[in-house]
Order: sequence, then C-alpha cells, then structure tokens
Amino acid sequence: MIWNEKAEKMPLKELRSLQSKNLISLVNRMYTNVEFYREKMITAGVKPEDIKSIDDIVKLPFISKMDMRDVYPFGLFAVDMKEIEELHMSSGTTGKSVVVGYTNKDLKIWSEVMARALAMGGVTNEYSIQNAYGYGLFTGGLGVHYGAKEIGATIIPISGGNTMKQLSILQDFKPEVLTCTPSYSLYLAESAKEQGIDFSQLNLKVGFFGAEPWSESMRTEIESKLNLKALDIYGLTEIIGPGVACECEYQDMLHIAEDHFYAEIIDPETGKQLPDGEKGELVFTTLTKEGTPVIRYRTRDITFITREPCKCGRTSARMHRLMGRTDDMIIIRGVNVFPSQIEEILLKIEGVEPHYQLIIERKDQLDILEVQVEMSNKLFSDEIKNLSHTEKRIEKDLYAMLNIHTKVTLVEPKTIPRSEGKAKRIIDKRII
Ligand code: DLL
Repeated sequence: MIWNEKAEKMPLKELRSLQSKNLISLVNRMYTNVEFYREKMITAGVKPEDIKSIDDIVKLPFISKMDMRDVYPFGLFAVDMKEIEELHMSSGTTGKSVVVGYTNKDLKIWSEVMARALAMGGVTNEYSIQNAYGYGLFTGGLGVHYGAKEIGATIIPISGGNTMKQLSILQDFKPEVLTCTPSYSLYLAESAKEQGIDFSQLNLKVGFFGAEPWSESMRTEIESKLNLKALDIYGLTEIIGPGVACECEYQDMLHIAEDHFYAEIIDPETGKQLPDGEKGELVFTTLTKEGTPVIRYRTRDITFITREPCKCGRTSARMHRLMGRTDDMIIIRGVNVFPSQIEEILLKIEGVEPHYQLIIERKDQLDILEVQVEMSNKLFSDEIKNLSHTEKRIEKDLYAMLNIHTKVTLVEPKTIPRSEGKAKRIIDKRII
C-alpha cells in the first residue's frame, strides 16, 4: 500500500525541482540562524547565493557527529526554543550525545515518513502494532508511535524489555505488527519457545526491524521463527529517527523518503560524491526540517544507492541494507572486517544460533579475533568431536571470506548476553 502517492511516485524531474527549492531555502535558513554552520560555509568559501539547485550541494561543507557534539546541547538549533516541541538524543556510548529538537512541523514530517514506512508493510487502521522499541530519548519508540497514529492503527506502546509481558500481550491482544530491534525479535522467539508459545498460533503478519545491523540470513531466521514478514527500517536521530528509509513488500532495498532527506554516497577518504551503485558513506541533508536541520551529515554508515525503478511503483532512490560503518568497522591485522560479514557466515552453519560476539585482543603485537557463538541445544548435546568439527568449519569459512585466521568458540546456549535494544556485538580489548 502506498501512503502518499503524490510524494512517493513523484517523477524524477519534479522531485529534483522540489529538492532544489527546499535546499536553497534550507541553506539560507542555516546561514542566517546557525552560527556554527555559517562559519563552516565561510571557511569553505561558499555563500548562500552559490546554491542554485540540488546539484550545487557538493559545494557545501559536511557536518559530522563530532561537529554536533562540539555545539552540544543546542548549538545546531535553527529556530527559537519556543518553537521546539520535543527533544531527542542519540544513543552515544562515548562522549556527549547529539541533541535534536523537533518543531510542530518536524513532528508532522516524522509522522508522515513513518506512516509511509508502516504502509510499505501493509499496515492500515485495522491493524494493531506492538511497539517494542524503547520510548524515551531514543527515537525508536515515539517514531513508530507517531507513524501508527498518522495511519490510525492501534498502538500498543509497550516499549522495550519486559519479555514475559511482551509474550502475553502477543498472545492476548494478537497484534498484526511487531516493531523492535532484530536481535530482540530473536530473543522474543527464543523466550516464546521456552514458554511453549507457538508463533503460528499468533496473528503477526509483519515486523519492522532496525536500529542495528542485521543480515539476509538473520531475516530468514526471524521470518521462520516469528512467522511474519520481516522488513528493514532505517533511520538515525540526527536526521529524524526511524522512517528515513524502509523496505516495501518486495524486500528489495530501502526506499528513502527523498523529498525530505536528500541522500548522497561519498568516498569516506576523499569526500567526493560517488555514482549510483558504488559503495561508500551515506550522507543526508534534511531538506524540510526546521528545528535541527542538517546539511550533508556524514552518517558513517556504508551502503550504496540505486535509482532503478522498484516493482512497487515508488520512484524514490533506494539504499541497500547497511553494509557496515566507517567507524565500527573493525580492522584486524590490517584487514577491514564488518561484523555483518561474519554474521552471514555464522548463520549459514547448522547448529549455530544467531547470538554471537566478536572479541578482539592484541597479543605480542598481533590482533586476535575470537568469534564466540552460541550453539543450538541439539549441537550442545552432541559429542565433543562434532563441536570441534563445527568450530573448525566456521574458522575455515571465515578464512575463505576474510583471509584472516580467527578463533571460533562455540558457547553454551543462552550465554551471550541478550539486549532489549541494540545488541553489543564487538568487544575490543586492544589497547592501541
Ligand atoms: O537507531 C533510529 C531507529 C529506530 C532506526 C528504530 C530504526 C528503527 P540512532 O540511535 O541514532 O537511531 O542510531 C542510528 O543505527 O546510523 C545505523 O548505524 C544504525 N541503524 C539504524 N537503522 C539500521 C538498520 C536509530 N535498519 C544508527 N540497519 C545508524 C542497520 C541501522 N543499522
């Protein structure tokens, strides 16, 4: 179902002219109202009048997470505080977080793009949504909430955690939709199994999973264990929260709400724009936002974009599911390793569960990557020789893909810590 035909099926020429108009207005607003960005433009030697169309965006300087932290808390706000109706904060694990402010119009944009996303999975006002993303400063809970309200669906604002309650509500209220992180969905499935709950007896049709990296193999697991269609939803606090992009029913890359969020792919080293189809760092400009708009925000997320038409008829650019980050990409003995690559391999191995952690240590100047992964109950009760055979097999597959030796350790079922939100996959113990 298409929520906003006019916006989502807009011919390219019309879209570009709308984007150009909005970029010009944004640059003027930022130049006038945000001292931090005005200074950046002056340093870069670019004036608002140099920006005549969306193609001129390449002349504008980037904004990074560091920049945003430097002006914490309100240095990026482009309107008076009395216009701000809501504040959210990024889930920064180190240093200061990034604060974003939403005006009334921003909240409307958020509701609109989230309604578009939910409609991509067929959500209507007849559906109910068990929203297990955290409510609070994290954008997941309220983002889904606003989209559900816009559609008129019934929201069950259970928030994250409280797994037993989640399970009883899934059984008693029989929602059609589940929204949470992909790792938590698998945790729910696992807990349900222990309680003897059969997902085929529930009523779930679709789930919107995001906020952390996952893979195609994990999708297969989720779809079979939870008996629903699993869609990938993407977003980030600095841009608006969830709803920046989402998969439609064809599950063939994520549609970007391009009339609001202009996407570019750049070479992370040189900052040069890359053509469609080439993998690089995703950069967003919030064309319509008022509270904390950003121009050319470097997400550190790695993907590529296509503008090939999608079978669903939407004309927007689509991004491939995230392929890693420029920063939490781990470098082991000079090799760039993305946790998602490792996950792909693990999930193809029989007897292994989708719960794993990567532990990196440095011994005698050499990086050692240990992959701890849980085995299934069945494998656990097998003979020791089968366990070591599986470990060796995974090590071999990882070597074939990454060209580095790893140490694979199968751990007992349920020993890797579970998370109610984003899973912590990497433990880097190196002191460099
Ligand atoms: O995670 C917003 C969100 C909430 C998205 C609910 C989807 C669902 P932040 O906490 O600011 O915002 O984290 C943003 O999380 O730059 C990505 O690295 C990662 N991320 C978000 N969605 C996905 C996804 C929310 N679908 C950061 N796949 C982003 C992989 C994702 N990574």
